[in-house]
Amino acid sequence: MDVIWLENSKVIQWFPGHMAKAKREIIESLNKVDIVFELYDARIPFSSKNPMVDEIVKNKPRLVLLNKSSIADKKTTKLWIDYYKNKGILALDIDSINGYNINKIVDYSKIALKETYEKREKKGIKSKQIKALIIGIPNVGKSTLINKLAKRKATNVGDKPGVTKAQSWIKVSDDLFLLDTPGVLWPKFEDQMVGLRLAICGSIKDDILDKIDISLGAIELIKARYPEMLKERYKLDNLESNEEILNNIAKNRGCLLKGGEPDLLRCATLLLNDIRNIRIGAMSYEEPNWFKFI
Ligand SMILES: Nc1nc2c(ncn2[C@@H]2O[C@H](COP(=O)(O)OP(=O)(O)OP(=O)(O)O)[C@@H](O)[C@H]2O)c(=O)[nH]1
Ligand SMILES: [Mg+2]
Repeated sequence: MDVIWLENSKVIQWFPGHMAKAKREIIESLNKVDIVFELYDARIPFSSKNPMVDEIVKNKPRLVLLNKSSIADKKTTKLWIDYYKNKGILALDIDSINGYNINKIVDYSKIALKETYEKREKKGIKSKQIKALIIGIPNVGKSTLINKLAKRKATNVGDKPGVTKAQSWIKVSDDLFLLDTPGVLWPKFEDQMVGLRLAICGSIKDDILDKIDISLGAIELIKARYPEMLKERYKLDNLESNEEILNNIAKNRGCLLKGGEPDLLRCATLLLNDIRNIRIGAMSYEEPNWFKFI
């Protein structure tokens, strides 16, 4: 697929000092936990995997959780789950709002912790306590998952990236303790399509984004994967260039300046809000067979 968006787009990057600090603190906390829950956005499992994670987590037992599965494309999520299975990676698709598969997390953790338990038993320790650290990009739903597991508002959540500012331990039960951490990105997106997908899914602070640019990229992705949903939502007869589509959405939605010209910034804001609030529909933006290795 030719990616027109890349030719004209601005470089996306967001790795402020507090994220570098959060990364250091995660490394320091690793020896206090038994397992790491790696939380990915089910719509973008490749782009939401921090490339530094393997180097950070090393040999700790891990469980991959594809969160927000209710707003991803079910068929695509299944492809991802099969992909992880084939790779021998323990992975579960979950939704921290509606609770889908949340009750399987402890059982999956126990599978990941089999060796740890065996070692403990040899030392005569019977405890099956689980201490888990939750790691993931900003806004992926780490704190929401903790609250769902704990069945109470144990930690702050919000619909923007950067809500959790510091680590905190949350006791879910006598057997399960979770360490919430601030979302962490990485210093440079090698592929700007990764930056685009992260921006669309709300993991990059909006203030640093060019919304028109991002919405043109979003149109390109949706046009390729879900053309009928795009036409249906904005009453478009044809899908032409990204710019023409944005202009037509502006006209059909009444995003116009005083002179009748399309108000592209207002339209881009509307489009991004629609995508993030799932008004176009449940969509996924990447498939495992696009990537050589993960
Ligand atoms: N639909 C859906 N929305 C979710 C899910 N999990 C989280 N959200 C929403 O995603 C947004 C971010 O959730 P948080 O739990 O604050 O995300 P976080 O990973 O803790 O973010 P930071 O603290 O900024 O790193 C909120 O608006 C949540 O309601 C999910 O499984 N499904
Ligand atoms: Mg949080």
